[in-house]
Amino acid sequence: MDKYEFSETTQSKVLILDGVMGTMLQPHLPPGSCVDMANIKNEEMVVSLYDQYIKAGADILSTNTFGANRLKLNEYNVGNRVKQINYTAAKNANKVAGKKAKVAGIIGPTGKLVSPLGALTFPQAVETFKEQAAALLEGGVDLFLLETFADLKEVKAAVIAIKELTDTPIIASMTYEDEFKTFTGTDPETAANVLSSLGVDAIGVNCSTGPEPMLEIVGRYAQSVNIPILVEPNAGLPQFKNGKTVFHVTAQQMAEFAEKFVQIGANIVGTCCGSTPEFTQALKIKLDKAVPVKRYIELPLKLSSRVKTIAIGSELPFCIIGERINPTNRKDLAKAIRDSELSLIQKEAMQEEKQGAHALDINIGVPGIDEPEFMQKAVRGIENVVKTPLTIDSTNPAAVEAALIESAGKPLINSVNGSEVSMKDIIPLAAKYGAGLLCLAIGEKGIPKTAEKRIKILKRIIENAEKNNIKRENLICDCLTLTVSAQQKRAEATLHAVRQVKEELGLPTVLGVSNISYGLPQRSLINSVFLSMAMSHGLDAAIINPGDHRMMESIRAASVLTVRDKDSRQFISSFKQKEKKVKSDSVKKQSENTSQEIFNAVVTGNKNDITNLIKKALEKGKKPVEINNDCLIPAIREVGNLYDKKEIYLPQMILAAETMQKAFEIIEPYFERKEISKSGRVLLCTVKGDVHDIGKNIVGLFLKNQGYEVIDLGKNVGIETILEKSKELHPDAIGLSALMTTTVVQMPKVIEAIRKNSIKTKVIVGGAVVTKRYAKQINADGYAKDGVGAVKAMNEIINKK
Ligand code: B1M
Repeated sequence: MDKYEFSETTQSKVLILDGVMGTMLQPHLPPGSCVDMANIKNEEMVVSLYDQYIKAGADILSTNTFGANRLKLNEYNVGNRVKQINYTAAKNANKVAGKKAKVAGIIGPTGKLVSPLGALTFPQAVETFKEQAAALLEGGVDLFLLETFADLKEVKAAVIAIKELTDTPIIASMTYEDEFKTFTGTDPETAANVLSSLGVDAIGVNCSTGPEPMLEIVGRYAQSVNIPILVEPNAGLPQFKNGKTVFHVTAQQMAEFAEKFVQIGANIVGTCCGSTPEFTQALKIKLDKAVPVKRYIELPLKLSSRVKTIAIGSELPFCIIGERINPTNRKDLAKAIRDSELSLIQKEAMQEEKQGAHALDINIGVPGIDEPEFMQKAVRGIENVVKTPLTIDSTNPAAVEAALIESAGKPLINSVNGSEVSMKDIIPLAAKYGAGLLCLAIGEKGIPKTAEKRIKILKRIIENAEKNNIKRENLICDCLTLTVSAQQKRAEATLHAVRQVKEELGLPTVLGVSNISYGLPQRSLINSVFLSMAMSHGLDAAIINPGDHRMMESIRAASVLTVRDKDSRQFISSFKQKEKKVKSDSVKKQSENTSQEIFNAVVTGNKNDITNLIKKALEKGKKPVEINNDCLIPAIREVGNLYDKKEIYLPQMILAAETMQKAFEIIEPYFERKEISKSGRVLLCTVKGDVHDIGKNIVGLFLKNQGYEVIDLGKNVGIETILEKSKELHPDAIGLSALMTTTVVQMPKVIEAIRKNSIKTKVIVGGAVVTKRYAKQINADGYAKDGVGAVKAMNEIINKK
């Protein structure tokens, strides 16, 4: 099936995707076995299920390969069977489908977090997906369905992997949690923008919730893209009853929802966990003659970070692109870049975002540095601290590619010009990574004087981009600002070109403004007047310093006059209301104060600079315990608050925790120690299901400092291990830590097991959710609020003993 056929078919009739394989096969397989291996070991069972779905009326049959990538199969020691499993699954699906249905090669997430959330690098993720996709392709799949992705970067890797192999259509389906965000904070508009720009043929939503909340997601997709939409809900939220997982939505109810999905824009409807062939049949009956609604929306250029999307174009709010991350005439920034230091760049980024920038331009061009390497680092560091999308400002294609690989969203490449070399180097990168492209009206001979000649160059770039399958909605034109101090007519040529781009090419425009006033006094005045004039000619975006109040005020005023600010709302509110509190507020103004810098580094997850900051604090005479109590613990608690308020998401929380751990490793050797094992032996761990160990490690350190021998069993530790180690090592006390309401319930289970096994060791409990009262209720021998308390509690119970 080619892309054209896919597009035609999905527009002419509503397609029924089959139901789930995993929850259907699992009950018939030995507990804990690999569902993907069933393609080999239980071939008949899989084929029979395929057959049931075809008989039920599926138009698309999915292969039983959701977890058949090398990394997941490795967990079952069958990583070497990727090819066999995927090939067999696809071949069998093809045989059963015949001419009745198309076969979708299913690819699920790797189960590992992709950098910067985890250790899996982007290229490793691409290779993993490529291996699976190649085998599915060899088995003859008609299309690919990427299912249940929650991390934009991981699904990007999967799409790129497939695109490197083939033109076969791709559907990319995400899974959302509360408040319509994936667990890494991506909303439906952002996923739709990033994935459609990458060239997927349909966008989808599956799993996690039942059908009801998916109505909103499908509706939001339909307002964001023109490509087909897939929806496959679970049969409700899974619930545990009598030791079994049950789902409450019936096949008939699902079919009712399916009708609504189609009304709001779905082209393909299927079902996910908890569904059966009966559901497929109910959908088929309900939607047999259904035709998708015709959808078409005029799409502006949209840029995305992992968690936010902005749109640039006529009648939309004027877009401010922050220009301050640029070492030109900035010795401090140039030095930071040469020293590979991120904190100044991150500080600029946060400040620009706070000052109202909608996107941030990243230019790190300092001679003599490894630009691709630092670009990657800078993009990662900046994306950790701000929500705004990025524009990648470099003439070095390797640096641009490094940024595109690192970015979780859809950045804008700044820029491609009309020279053959630039077009050859940059346009394919924009196409491959689904980036926006800023087209610069510079030709082989430089910047033409007249507007007409600049438009001619832009037309050539656009033509070239379209040949590379880049849609016009991914382009923006820069007609270039030339300084008027030498030739006053230059401003007019630029303004004329801006208008022509809008009228003739129908594309959005951007300008770097400050060049206009070079060599004149009162530059900000000239700049702001020129910007207002350009806005009246249709300018949609400008690369400026958002800290320049005059410019910002001019934009606000001009936005009213050009009707970009509907009903003058923003103008009125910006002068009436205080600035909204944003995330970076909690990262208090970075002062000379090292403690504050350490606090900021943990909150923003700046692993890069934390080592130096801690060393600096120690050199200044700050005690390790003060660093811990005054900076690190308050910082990680602040991270918890921000996470609670949904101002940061799991990726940022992970980075903050890693930064905290790194800081802790540095201060640990500086703590004074009493001679070990004089006080007693303690077995310490975080309970089963809980991976929080920062607090437990601090408690361990305090105990060690007071001469306790601490045997740290780590985190997520099960009852059996605790029992086994207690019997083997005869500790004087066992320390249990738990941080979540969901895991604190493990504590009474451990205590009960210890007593049942006649182990006499005393148990001390602690952790954020544990209270003295709870400790008493569960018959713990001791409770402590913190490290100092833990030492006190140990001293007491061990002395009593
Ligand atoms: Co998460 N997490 N986290 N997290 N995390 C919390 C705990 C949470 C309160 C955040 C929030 O929602 N505001 C919330 C729990 C809500 C609940 O109770 N149900 C939460 C959640 C929901 C989650 C996930 C489910 C998120 C997700 O995946 N969607 C997930 C769970 C994973 C799992 O465990 N299965 C998750 C993951 C993570 C990270 C991996 C990203 C990271 C942990 C990294 C690590 O520990 N290696 C993390 C972090 C960092 C936090 C917060 C922000 C900070 C925890 C911390 O280190 N505090 C936390 C929010 C918060 O606490 N404000 C949060 C600092 C530490 C020094 O304090 O651990 O309390 P604490 O230890 C103190 C005392 O409690 C005491 O002494 C210590 C020193 O003073 N103490 C003891 C601790 N153990 C003791 C034992 C003792 C005595 C005293 O005797 C033996």
